[in-house]
Amino acid sequence: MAELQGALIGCGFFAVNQMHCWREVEGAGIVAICDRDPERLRLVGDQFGIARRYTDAAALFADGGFDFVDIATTVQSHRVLVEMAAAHKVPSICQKPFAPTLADAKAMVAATKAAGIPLMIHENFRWQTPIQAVRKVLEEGAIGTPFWGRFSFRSGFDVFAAQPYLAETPRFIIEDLGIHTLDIARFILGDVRSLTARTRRINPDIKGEDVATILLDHDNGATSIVDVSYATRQESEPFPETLIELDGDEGSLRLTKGYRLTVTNAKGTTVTDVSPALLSFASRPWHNIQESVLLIQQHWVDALKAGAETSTSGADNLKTFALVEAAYQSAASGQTVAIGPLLA
Ligand code: NAD
Ligand code: 89V
Repeated sequence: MAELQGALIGCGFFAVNQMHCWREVEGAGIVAICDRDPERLRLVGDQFGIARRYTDAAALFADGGFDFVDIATTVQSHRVLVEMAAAHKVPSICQKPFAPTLADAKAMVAATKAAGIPLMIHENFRWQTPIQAVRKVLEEGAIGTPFWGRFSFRSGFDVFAAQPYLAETPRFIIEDLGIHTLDIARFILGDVRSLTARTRRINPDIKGEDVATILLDHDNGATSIVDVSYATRQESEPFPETLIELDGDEGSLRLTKGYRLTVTNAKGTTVTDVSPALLSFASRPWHNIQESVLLIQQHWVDALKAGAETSTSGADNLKTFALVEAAYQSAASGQTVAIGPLLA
């Protein structure tokens, strides 16, 4: 039996990746699942051989018998489920986006802190192999101190096929996808003091914005651009790759399509293949994301055992979520928005 036993709530599209990865994680496994939709509960329960099944999260928590909960529902239920976990003193992982509002996210951090339990937001993109490789180049000092960056995700992929609810939300690409890209920008260049954003909706069949361009002023003086689009048809589709350009005072770095990392400095130019692994259950082009799910879940288990804070703790992810809120405020007002007051 696995050392740590978990329960998973929300057996939808993405949870299947999480369930596969819980099988592969060392030191933990899932012993109970919950979904308010009995058909999803049956499908996932049968696929992964989970006998303990619940259609009501309150009943799952009342029965207990697990060391942590993995909340894989859509955003509307995140606050109520995290607060339920806090009331039962159960350490929690919660999928991104953190919450419907920044006020909800702050309340979730406060509730888990008061209960003395860890909260990790499943912000997996920073765990992608190519993103970790970029961070390593910076840590090794290969380009010196970065002063400029671009974090770009431009695609024509039909994301609505697997996640139809995304066509219905008034806030779309920044809240769903840009949230990952903004988190990568923070992970690579550090926290942000202010931002300026512009958005567009190109696809007439959806409710929210599907293009966003965001200019970030980082605390350390670096400037970066986060640009995301689901309205960009290209010769070859890059989904779901985040492309990165970084200029430093001693060199430059380019992460280009096909997971190719080019570093140029006084010693010359090196090109490295930083492709993600193709896990046994994975399928292209999702494998980059699927591998990062395994890595973040293993990180959770290791941190829980060690009593250590996770890389994307609730407290950390508030800073990413504040960028999402600021980007919508900036796009609406046309003004630059300071991040500090949002986090106060
Ligand atoms: P989905 O609609 O396919 O699945 C959600 C499931 O949760 C549904 O089966 C629904 O019945 C269930 N559910 C909702 N509220 C519930 C509640 N209160 N109690 C029990 N069950 C409940 O959605 P999805 O596409 O799997 O997305 C789920 C979450 O994962 C979203 O927040 C989404 O943004 C996120 N997501 C993250 C990534 C990533 O790379 N991190 C990728 C895709 C989706
Ligand atoms: O993260 C998400 O929820 C997904 C995807 C990775 C496709 O953007 O929508």
